[in-house]
Amino acid sequence: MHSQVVLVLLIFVGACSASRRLGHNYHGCCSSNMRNMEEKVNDLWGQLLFPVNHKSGALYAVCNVRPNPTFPPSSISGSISFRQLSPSKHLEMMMDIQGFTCSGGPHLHGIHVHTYADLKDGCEGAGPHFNPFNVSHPHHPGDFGNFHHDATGHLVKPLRRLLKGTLFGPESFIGRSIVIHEGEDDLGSGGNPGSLLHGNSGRRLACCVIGISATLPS
Ligand SMILES: *[C@@H]1O[C@H](CO)[C@@H](O)[C@H](O)[C@H]1NC(C)=O
Ligand SMILES: [Cu+2]
Ligand SMILES: [Zn+2]
Repeated sequence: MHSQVVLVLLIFVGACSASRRLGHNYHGCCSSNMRNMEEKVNDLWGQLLFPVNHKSGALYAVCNVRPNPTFPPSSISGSISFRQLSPSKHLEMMMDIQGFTCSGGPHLHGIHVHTYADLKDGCEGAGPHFNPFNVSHPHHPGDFGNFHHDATGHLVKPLRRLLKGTLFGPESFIGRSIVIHEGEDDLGSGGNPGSLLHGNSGRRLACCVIGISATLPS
């Protein structure tokens, strides 16, 4: 299956460069066709680099939230789920997390994708924000922003399209982690170095590993 995909890729690229050499830029490889081809090549490349668990070509992932054992006591639980219908489609995310404590009044919690998923000694093992493009906070692909929970400590967000982030290819979220912070993310406006690294969202309340799932929770 993979060797067939590689062959198709080679034929695409070969036909295109041959046509350009012959000065046939006005057809076959003009910019809109190039864009189309680039999208196809990216899709094929994404599928080569990551196992797709559905005939449809979609990927699903889930992060099952656990309290940070080094920051007790907390009974946070729930899940953050992802769906991406193909490498060129937008990533979608939904959240269902309960067990936030409401002492001190309602406040916002920063939530981000972090680099590592070695959480055996707590959420500190998640390391810094996942930053494959070496940019500053809040422009990391997993900077989801701030979230409120309701008066019962429940945070529910329906499935919605994200502006960035992917489950496919070398910048995939799969195998990374998510950290739910105690405090609010200043979204880069703090005027100090921490603001451009992590948004000063404070201690790590809970975390989880992002792994492939069969589908979205119903
Ligand atoms: C990342 O960016 C910082 C500052 O923007 C720069 O100092 C550093 O060398 C960059 N690292 C890599 C690996 O490109
Ligand atoms: Cu974080
Ligand atoms: Zn960030």
